[in-house]
Amino acid sequence: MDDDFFSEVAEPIPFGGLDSTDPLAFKVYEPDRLVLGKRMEDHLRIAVCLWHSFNWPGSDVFGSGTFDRPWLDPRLDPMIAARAKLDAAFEFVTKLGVRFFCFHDRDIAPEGRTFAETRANLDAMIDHAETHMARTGVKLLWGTANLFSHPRYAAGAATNPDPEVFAYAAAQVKAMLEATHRLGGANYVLWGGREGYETLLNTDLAREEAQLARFLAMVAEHKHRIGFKGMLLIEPKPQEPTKHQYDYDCATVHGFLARHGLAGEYRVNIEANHATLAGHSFHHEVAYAVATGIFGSIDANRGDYQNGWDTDQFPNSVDELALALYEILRAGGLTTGGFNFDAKLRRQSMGRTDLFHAHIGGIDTLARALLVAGGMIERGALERLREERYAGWAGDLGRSILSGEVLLEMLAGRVATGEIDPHPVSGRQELLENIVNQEIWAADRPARDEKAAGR
Ligand code: XLS
Ligand code: NI
Ligand code: NI
Repeated sequence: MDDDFFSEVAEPIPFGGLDSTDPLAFKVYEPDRLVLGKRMEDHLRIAVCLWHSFNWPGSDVFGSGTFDRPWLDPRLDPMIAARAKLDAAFEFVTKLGVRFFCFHDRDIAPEGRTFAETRANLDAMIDHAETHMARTGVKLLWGTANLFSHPRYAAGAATNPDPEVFAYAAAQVKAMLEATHRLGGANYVLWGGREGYETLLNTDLAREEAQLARFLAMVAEHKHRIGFKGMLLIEPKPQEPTKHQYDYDCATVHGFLARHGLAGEYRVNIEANHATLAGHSFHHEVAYAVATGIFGSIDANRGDYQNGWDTDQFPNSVDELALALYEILRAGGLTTGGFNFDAKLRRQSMGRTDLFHAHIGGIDTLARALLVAGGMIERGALERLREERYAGWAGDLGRSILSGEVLLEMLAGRVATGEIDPHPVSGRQELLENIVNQEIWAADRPARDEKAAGR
């Protein structure tokens, strides 16, 4: 397996524009294009994920792998296969022309017969990744440890009833946190794969919560000990693989962090489809995280509204992403976070170039959503209407209530005399929705139209 696994693709994918008929060109994504004074590439910080795209053969519960991934052949020597996989991944990332990648320890290095062997495998592959990163300039958006695939983690990692499993997970996270640090990773992610329960009949909720809190405190302590400056991120998910996961959604994670004195240490990595599985919109999860100061990064994908599982499809809805991006831009944009494609091809997408089509479409969707969100910020109509809605709180009454100067009794007195007598006002939802749609329809239009529209 040489350098040319994706030989049908010229490098890197060019910008073709909306009129391009080349399926292997970006229609919207132009890394250098400025949106609100910042380059698209710097706004989006796009990353390729190694698990679905390089470490998954296209299997499902009813059938085996369908994809052309020669390095996943079980007859190969695991370390030779691991090198070939990483080589192909770097070829892909550079041909796609994005700046970041993300991976679990097990995506790049196979488990050995002993922990020492597993460590040695990881160290060797981290060396290999370091060489590729130096050669290509590709950076690590985040690293994470796979604490859910091996049978030892069947009953959870930190929340396992057996403290030896907790200890094993701790050793694994220590190794991967250090590897992430070594590669200059911008973040470290903890998705609570099997931190949850299958049945309450064998589960001690209070004990498992205490274990998880202790684990996360130890990880934060180690981060500071080794001087890792990246952000620690928890990725909420309501269920799957367990029936109920403890990191259900952003609000649950936020409450958990506050309860255990960890609020300053962790932020969230929000996955679009996990939001919908939790019964929220992606927009809601992003807005909630921004409002509570825990927003970190994004796993960009989508679910299927007829299915109740994590279908991890590549994003293709500008409407949905634009609202999430609007919240992110309002909050000042991404800092250490980015948009990674925790998304997988459909099982029938067996061609090598399908991986390009999936990423190109996802990136163009993000880019278009960024233009829409940038437009909404620039024109400021939504913000003005939102501010107007709360204007009363800037007045004497609002300020005196929030400052704690007035008591229930005093307010009751003013209401009783008729001095305070509120009248309902319109929430103007349809108007707001029209403004959003206008922005979606208008993004990218020539400047002269803008003048004509008098905006
Ligand atoms: C699974 C999660 C997983 C995390 C990384 O649903 O999305 O892929 O992003 O462990
Ligand atoms: Ni997921
Ligand atoms: Ni994810």
